[in-house]
Amino acid sequence: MKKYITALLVTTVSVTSFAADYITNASEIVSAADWDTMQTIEIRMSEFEYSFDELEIKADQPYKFVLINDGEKKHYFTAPEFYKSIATRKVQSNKDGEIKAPYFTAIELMVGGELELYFVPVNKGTYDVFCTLKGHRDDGMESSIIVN
Ligand SMILES: [Cu+2]
Repeated sequence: MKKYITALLVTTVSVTSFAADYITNASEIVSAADWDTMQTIEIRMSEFEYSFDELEIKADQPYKFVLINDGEKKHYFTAPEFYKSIATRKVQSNKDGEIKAPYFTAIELMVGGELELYFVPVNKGTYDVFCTLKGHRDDGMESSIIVN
């Protein structure tokens, strides 16, 4: 006598949507941008300041920030909320290569270091930039980027 066993496989697909706290479609935004219109802004850091107090930039406009450490110490360009608000294309060192990542929180520059951040601002707002090395922020390494 044959026994027929019918197995009913129930597949439960659970879809959970996360509110990612960075720009998840950055690659689409970066691809769609007209990089021929890119604006370059040089940003210098030293003891203990950035070369701007308030930097105004425009949403949807492609930018290259050239980050230069002119100082005698290492410095950070830490800006978690800013990096969350932009579509990052890459961080490039002309000498050493490129880093492509959807989101990061800080860029550290060695003495004499130079890095280029290619990005498109997406979310408007005012974002803090600061150096996380001990005492540097208190000594003045704190500025704002305003995305209009
Ligand atoms: Cu510093």
